[in-house]
Amino acid sequence: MTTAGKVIKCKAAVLWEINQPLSIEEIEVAAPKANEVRIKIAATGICRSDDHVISGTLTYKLPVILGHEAAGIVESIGEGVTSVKPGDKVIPLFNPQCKKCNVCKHPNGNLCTSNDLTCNTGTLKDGTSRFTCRGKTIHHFLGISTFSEYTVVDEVSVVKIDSSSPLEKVCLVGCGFSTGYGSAVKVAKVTPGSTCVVFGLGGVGLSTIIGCKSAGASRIIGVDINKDKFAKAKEVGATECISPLDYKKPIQDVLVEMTNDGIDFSFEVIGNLETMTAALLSCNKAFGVCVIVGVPPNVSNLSINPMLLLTGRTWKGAIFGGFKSKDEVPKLVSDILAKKFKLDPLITHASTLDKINEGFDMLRSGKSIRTVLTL
Ligand code: CND
Ligand code: ZN
Repeated sequence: MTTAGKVIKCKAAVLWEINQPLSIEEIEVAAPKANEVRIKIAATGICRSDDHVISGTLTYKLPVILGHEAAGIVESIGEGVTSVKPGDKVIPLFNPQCKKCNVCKHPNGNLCTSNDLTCNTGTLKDGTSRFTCRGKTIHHFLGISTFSEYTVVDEVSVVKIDSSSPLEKVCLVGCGFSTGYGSAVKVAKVTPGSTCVVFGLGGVGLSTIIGCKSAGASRIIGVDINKDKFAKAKEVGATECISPLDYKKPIQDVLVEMTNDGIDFSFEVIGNLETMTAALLSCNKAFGVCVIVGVPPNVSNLSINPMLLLTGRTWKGAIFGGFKSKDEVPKLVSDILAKKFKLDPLITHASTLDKINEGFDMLRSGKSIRTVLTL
């Protein structure tokens, strides 16, 4: 019996209020309208950005179904959809690529104007939601909401991947891996023989290290206050790891001394204003490049002396590793299938949607890198 065109009842994790556990609910998922795709989610990772919404650090419309790092199979398509069909393996794209807006047409930018990170509508492109629960409308998160057995996305927010892809692994290409890896190879453009420092050794930071290594960096320093993260960082390519808690002086001074004034590329992959400043100060004053990857708390500003930039530093940042998502995600998946990179070290725990709150607890306590939920 086909479900196409019908409302599907299924399980999803709903955030009703900030600082509350997610609630596993039965929800109704409406059929896709024109230019929309309904996906059966197979696997979804838990990323710190989801937690930023739960904690209120990142403001988003509530109630909402979070989740933005996933892979699944197309269940049905709305009128006019041409790039995917039912049965295709796909990755939902939290940063879409419409290929029509000024950013998509520009060779460099990737923040498509239909993204919902900066627009914050909590809906699909037509301004409405496909989710209801207990008679209430539930918002979409970044146009994809993957903590649900079924979700509906705009066609610009989904891309087909190789039919042989293991979905419980390649889901990380939907956020963590691509964001970290791209921050090194695409945003910073790490060069062979260079020295890099990565602040924050979670799933995104470790992926940044993988990117630095594949770009040929000869020295990669990992920085984290949790030393339990060091072994894994070294496994994926860090040449040394340090904790700011072991030093009396500011970590940027330690790094500048350690590298004889010469950090080429620094990355902040935590989302903390203090470490953003430390990352900027630790890169070489004349040629250093500092990339902000971590999502900063809402409504906060950094005050810096412009002299820090006048001397020649470059300070930049990007969403989703600077990748144009529809173009690049299928290629990244193919690279993983060809064993160019291993995602296994990033996936420390496997679980199910019912246990999603335990997965978040493990992320908060630093016990997990990525927990992948299979649905
Ligand atoms: P996760 O929480 O797994 O890792 C953060 C790491 O930072 C942990 O290992 C902490 O121990 C460490 N840490 C915390 N505070 C400090 C400190 N003061 N000094 C040193 N280390 C510290 O997070 P994640 O890897 O999932 O995500 C990292 C950030 O990246 C987070 O802010 C997330 O929201 C952001 C992000 C950005 C993007 C993007 O597109 N730019 C996409 N996804 C996630
Ligand atoms: Zn993420």
